[in-house]
Amino acid sequence: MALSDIRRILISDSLAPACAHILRSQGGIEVEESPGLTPAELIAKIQDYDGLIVRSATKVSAEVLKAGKRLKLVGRAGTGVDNVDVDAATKNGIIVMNTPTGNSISAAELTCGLILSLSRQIPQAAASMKQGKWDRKKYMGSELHGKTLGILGLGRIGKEVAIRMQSFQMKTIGYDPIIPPHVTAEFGVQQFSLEEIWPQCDYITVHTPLLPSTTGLINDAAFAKCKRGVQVINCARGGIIDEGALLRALQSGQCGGAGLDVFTEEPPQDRALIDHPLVISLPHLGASTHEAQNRCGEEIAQQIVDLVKERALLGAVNAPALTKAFSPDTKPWIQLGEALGVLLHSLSPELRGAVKVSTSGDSLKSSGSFLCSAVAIGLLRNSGKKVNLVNGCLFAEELGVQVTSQHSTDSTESRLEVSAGIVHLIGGLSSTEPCLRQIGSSAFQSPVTLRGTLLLWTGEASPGKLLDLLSLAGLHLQSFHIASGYSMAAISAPLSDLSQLGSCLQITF
Ligand code: 9EZ
Repeated sequence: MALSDIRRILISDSLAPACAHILRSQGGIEVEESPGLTPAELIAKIQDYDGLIVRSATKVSAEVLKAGKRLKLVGRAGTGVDNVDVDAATKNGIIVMNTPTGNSISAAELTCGLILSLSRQIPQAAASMKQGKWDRKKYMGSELHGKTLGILGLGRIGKEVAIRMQSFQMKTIGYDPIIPPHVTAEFGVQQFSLEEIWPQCDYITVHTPLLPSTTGLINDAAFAKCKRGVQVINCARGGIIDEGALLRALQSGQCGGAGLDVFTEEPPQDRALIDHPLVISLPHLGASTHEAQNRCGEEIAQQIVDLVKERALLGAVNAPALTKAFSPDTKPWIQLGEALGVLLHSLSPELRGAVKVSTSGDSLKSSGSFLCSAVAIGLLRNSGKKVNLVNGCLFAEELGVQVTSQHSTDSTESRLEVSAGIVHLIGGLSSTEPCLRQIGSSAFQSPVTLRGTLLLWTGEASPGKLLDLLSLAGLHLQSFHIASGYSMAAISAPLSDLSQLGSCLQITF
């Protein structure tokens, strides 16, 4: 049931052959390639697979995800996950993964191609030749030399565009809310506020994700602040340049040309922009190169092999917290989180209200969110739901439990604390074994390893009775631990009758 237990994968789109080859040869995974399935055929087939890899053609709907009873992973060979119902995947505990880097160079090169095309109206002039014309007056252009290019979004693609356009002696300026100015200065991009950018630019290109904050980033208000005749390029996501505003700006002459590879609706029903003579449009070709396709096929396969080998989880879009959870160092902490969740649920069976997860020690500094999921798995172990690290917190929330985390820098020692109401548990690792150190303010004299079967007494323990019962049942006592007000015993297997042991809980990990 582990997320990394992936034996059979279905590839349902046409992908680079390297993808299946890497999965088979490096991951030992059984792979079937079936491009062109109908939705009904995919739904019928998916139940036999642990993983599904797609490019753009397959629509991974909620029905497909639900039919995938064994499905743990959907991989998209490319940037974005527009054809995957990510919310439904999360609810079903299925990791969704993409390859955010494989297309960068192709997207950057296409952007540069559109900038050059706009400066000289190359596509329009070429089309007029095909129509038998020889129109030398109409296609007077402008040099890029000395012009200013504004780059909005300075991640991998924005950076590669900057480096390339600098070789045409363009001045490259830009804005990114995340990448610090000293980083972009190293590749020759000075950052300004958006307000300062608009009036400086001859060309503006966008390289951001599509978010509420970037939808309509270039709108009527922005165009109004630009130089008259500014040219704009969108090879990122449809909608970052507001299509209505762009059409108005083209009609008024405020915008002097646009290069568009992406649209809010694809293929676009509204042809007004595409039909405008100053618009150069393309049918979403940013990633359409042999190199990008090969790279994405290889990258998705490599990421899945890394997951199967439990080396790393890269490229997951619906489990950001999990990205850190797949290192060998964190595995025992996840086991501890689950164990403390189980124990907490045993001590405080009504699942309601707030559960606080506190970490301390440098090694757990950014582990809060996956440890919340781990604790939620423990809490919900008997809920009958298919709970895992992808959906743990979501399910807890649905049952009225809010699991939140905080990190304390007070202690340098790594430890994990879990509390709900008056129950407070403190755990840690004893080498790599999850163990309980403290309940409330009562510390155990030696840490209690949270494995196998444990008995927990609140109040008086009766060790004599226990030994009698164990010998009658043919079991044995592995260890006994005392803290003030609590006792714990590790026993070799569960006892079927606890009635003679007083106020005693039996917990199996
Ligand atoms: C927003 C952005 C870039 C941008 C880039 C990224 C979250 N985010 N936002 C406005 N990664 C330029 C202008």
